[in-house]
Amino acid sequence: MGNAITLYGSGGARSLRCRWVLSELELEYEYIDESGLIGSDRLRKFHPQSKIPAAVINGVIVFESSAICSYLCDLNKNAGMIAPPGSSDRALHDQWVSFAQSEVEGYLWSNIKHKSLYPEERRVPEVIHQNTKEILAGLKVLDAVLSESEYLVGNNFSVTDIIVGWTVNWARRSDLLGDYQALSQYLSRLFQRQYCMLNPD
Ligand SMILES: N[C@@H](CCC(=O)N[C@@H](CS)C(=O)NCC(=O)O)C(=O)O
Repeated sequence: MGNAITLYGSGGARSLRCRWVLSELELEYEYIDESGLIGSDRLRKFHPQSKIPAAVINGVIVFESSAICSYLCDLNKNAGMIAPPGSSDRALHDQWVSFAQSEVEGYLWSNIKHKSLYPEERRVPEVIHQNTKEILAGLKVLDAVLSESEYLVGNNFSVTDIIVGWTVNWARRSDLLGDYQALSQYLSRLFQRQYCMLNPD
């Protein structure tokens, strides 16, 4: 099917998840990355908190990077990047995406906010230790599943790995991968992919 896609994003932000998916699907799109976009009234038309990424896909407004990625793959199902709704593999996709976002990524994001993003008076340094414990507990689960399987769903690369791989790479860049060998090897596999947009630094 034809796709008319506009993606609002920025540099190394979570919009790269969507750009990686768009590359895997070999789709053309308009990319809007302008200074002052975050928090602007222009972006608020597409995201109620004026955050990125947000997208307009065939006239449908979608925000949340994982939702945008999944929707793009559903619309282009012949690419085989996502399992069909109602299948057991789709349940696994939803499971790992929710798990990574709620059990790992939310705490990674909170750590960054409390370390540097928030104004000083809003920072609560005490939460960092607890957040880190939660992150490590979530990573342990992902490490266990990826020591049994090369990828998260059906042992084939899929959009699930783009979404969750982003989170795992964020943990690596925060020096939290430690002894999780399977996660390090998983990232090495993802880095080798032609369109990989994970930051290797
Ligand atoms: N869970 C959201 C996170 C969106 C988000 O927080 N985006 C950041 C950039 S990566 C942002 O716009 N931050 C601006 C802010 O928090 O005000 C997603 O995955 O899309």
